[in-house]
Amino acid sequence: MSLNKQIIVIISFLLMITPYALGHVMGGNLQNFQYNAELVPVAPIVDGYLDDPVWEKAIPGKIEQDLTTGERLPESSDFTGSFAAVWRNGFLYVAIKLIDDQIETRQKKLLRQDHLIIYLDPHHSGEKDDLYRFEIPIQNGTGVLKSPLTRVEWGNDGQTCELSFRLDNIARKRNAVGFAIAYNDVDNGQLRRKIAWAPDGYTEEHEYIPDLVFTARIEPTKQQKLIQWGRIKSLY
Ligand SMILES: [Ca+2]
Ligand SMILES: [Ca+2]
Ligand SMILES: [Ca+2]
Repeated sequence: MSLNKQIIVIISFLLMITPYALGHVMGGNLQNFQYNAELVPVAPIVDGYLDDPVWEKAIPGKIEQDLTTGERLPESSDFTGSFAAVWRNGFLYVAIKLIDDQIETRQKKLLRQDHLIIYLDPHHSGEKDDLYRFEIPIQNGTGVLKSPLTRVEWGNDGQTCELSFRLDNIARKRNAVGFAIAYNDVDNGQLRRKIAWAPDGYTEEHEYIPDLVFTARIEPTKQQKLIQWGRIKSLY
């Protein structure tokens, strides 16, 4: 084999194994796992109740991945949960539905309470960062919020929740951020399960987080733009 042929063979071999190697590093099945948050014409009211029209159309992401075993949890009375997200005017809105057989909210320590853990990765580094880790106890008053989280409201006795994140120009069409959401289920005074929205095989050992992509299927028409502009003008 000539030197040229050898080089071609080596390059072909490298090209063959590279996608596999990359996929392996990225965790493989994470590549097609993402949430598309859709631009909405009217922002939801962040009051803890999911009766806003935008939530009827938003596609739910299931919170069903057991972060300890790395397996999918079957639906059960122990825990069922889902979330949805939309965006508007630099804000990301998240709605969460939870059904837990035993809600524990009265303990002082967060680890002994049912709580949500949310990670945001606004600059799309691809990894979890404690700077953007949000621990949210179920049904509790939220106190001081860590930026960019601006609001958390609960409704229906802790079964529904709405949140808003102020992301300014990060929330724009086709941009992606990292987003992770998990529920730490405490039953009978003990942390029973950590369940997340994540691909099959994902555990809490993994540092990478899935993408949330800002999508906009419908471009605003000229008329809508005029109306929006009219609304802005009418504020002054
Ligand atoms: Ca609402
Ligand atoms: Ca439970
Ligand atoms: Ca519980």
